[in-house]
Amino acid sequence: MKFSDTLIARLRQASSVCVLTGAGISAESGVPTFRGEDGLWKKFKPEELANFDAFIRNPDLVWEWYAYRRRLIHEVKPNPGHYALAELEQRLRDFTLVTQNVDNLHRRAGSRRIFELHGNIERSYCIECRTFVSDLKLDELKTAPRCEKCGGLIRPDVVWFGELLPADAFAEAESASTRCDVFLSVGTSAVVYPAASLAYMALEHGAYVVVINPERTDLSFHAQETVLGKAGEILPMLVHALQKQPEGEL
Ligand code: BV8
Ligand code: ZN
Repeated sequence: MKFSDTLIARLRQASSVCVLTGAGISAESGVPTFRGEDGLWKKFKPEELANFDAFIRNPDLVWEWYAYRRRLIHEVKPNPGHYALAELEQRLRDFTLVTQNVDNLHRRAGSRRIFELHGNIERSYCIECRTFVSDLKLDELKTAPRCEKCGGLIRPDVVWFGELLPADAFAEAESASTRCDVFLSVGTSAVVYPAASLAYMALEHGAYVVVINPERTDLSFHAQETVLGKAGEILPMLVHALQKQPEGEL
């Protein structure tokens, strides 16, 4: 895999790098994407499962779906794409990882500075008294769990459609996108907002924006480069290319 000299040079000179990831980076771990061939949205309707009204209408159905996804996520492991980003974080002074994924795989791969725009499936809280619940036993879950304190409905700590993103995480993502020299958009179809607007903020601030995806995305029309390939293959090679001594430099 030959990366463009410009990409390698911009990454080497970069004092600040921001990476946005989507479901594609977890595909090689066995976590289905949303819009892909075996995508979740092929089998399940977001309007029936990933919004608050649907949850209130039928909390058992929504929990059945999140319990299924949590079990799946517990059976998989981070892949070389996740580990390569954890390594980039070690190498670069100002590196920010922003993710749309709720699967906790970046953290399990050792990334530390992670901003989860759409929440985390491992956390849950009561919609009445906001108490967070960590030890939810989902395996034998038949009905939606209730709060031990007030009896209120427990919901997964994820951001559903029509809901605002966590303000602090989005503010950090915005500032990282507007100060970075290089912005990598990895494994995302870049159609869900406001997450998808971060790359355009980076473009407006003169960053070198690169899409890493087996196929071109909406962002590819605006980005400086699209590197076609799987994140689990491309990212380790990119880290390796950065480690290699530049030609001619002893
Ligand atoms: C909000 C958590 C304020 C839950 C998720 C502006 C314009 C249009 C619409 C809107 C807009 N602003 C707001 C909206 C509405 C909506 C939206 O964006 N709708 C879209 C669908 C048009 N946004 C919202 O509702 C947001 N909230 O705006 O609040 C507000 C309030 C009231 C009224 C209006 C506004 C909240 C959005 C968050 C929703 N929650 N997840 C859960 O996970 O259960 S979104 C969920 O879907 C994911 O988190 C992720 O964000 C998204 C899926 O996208 P991707 O991750 O990109 O995955 P996808 O499958 O699409 O693509 C995978 C890619 O990977 C593909 O390109 C594929 O080629 C590639 N790939 C495959 N294999 C690999 C690979 N890449 C690399 N390597 C591989 N091996
Ligand atoms: Zn409660």
